[in-house]
Amino acid sequence: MAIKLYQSQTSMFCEKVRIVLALKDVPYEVVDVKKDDRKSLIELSGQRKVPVMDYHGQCIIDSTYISAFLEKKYPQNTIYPSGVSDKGLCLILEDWSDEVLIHAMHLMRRAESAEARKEAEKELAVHFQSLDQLFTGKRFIFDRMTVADIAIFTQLHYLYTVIKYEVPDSYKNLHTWMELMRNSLKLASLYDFAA
Ligand SMILES: N[C@@H](CCC(=O)N[C@@H](CS)C(=O)NCC(=O)O)C(=O)O
Repeated sequence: MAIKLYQSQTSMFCEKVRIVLALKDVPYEVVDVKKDDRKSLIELSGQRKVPVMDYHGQCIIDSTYISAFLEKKYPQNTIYPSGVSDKGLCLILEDWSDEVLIHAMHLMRRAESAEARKEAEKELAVHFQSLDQLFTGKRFIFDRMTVADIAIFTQLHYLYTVIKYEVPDSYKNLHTWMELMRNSLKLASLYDFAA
């Protein structure tokens, strides 16, 4: 029985999991949840959110749990940094990205008036500033590319490809890191699937 990823192509959380699967070279099948209005997803997992992984009959919900599960099963090309303390910090940053940074993405996506857009850009700017400082003098956040880089990158990639908003040039360290991530991952644009 193949591993199945219940997903939608335009979800940044699904992209996070697809990247982890690719880094670990794990073969899987995709179930596009939009095709049957999430019926099969709800049957399997009892809820509506993606990503969900069906691992040979075991159901795992949420990109963070799926990533941690994959790391245990496939320790090659680890997605965590060396050292216990850095691993803790990596998990905190992953969570920040999934729970806090995402809020700014939602604000951007839902902004219908100029005023709402301005508010969203204000919130984004706070995060860009922090991230630009974080990447000062660094390639990745830790000693290698980790799930913290992947979680943050997928949000910013979504911003660029789906919302069509570019990180301003003034955040030079952030740009350099995004370029490194883009070149390392060679992703298809989310926007190509967004229609
Ligand atoms: N914390 C979850 C977030 C998952 C999530 O919000 N998924 C969205 C797509 S980006 C979804 O499926 N939303 C559908 C809904 O809420 O009905 C994770 O990391 O997997």
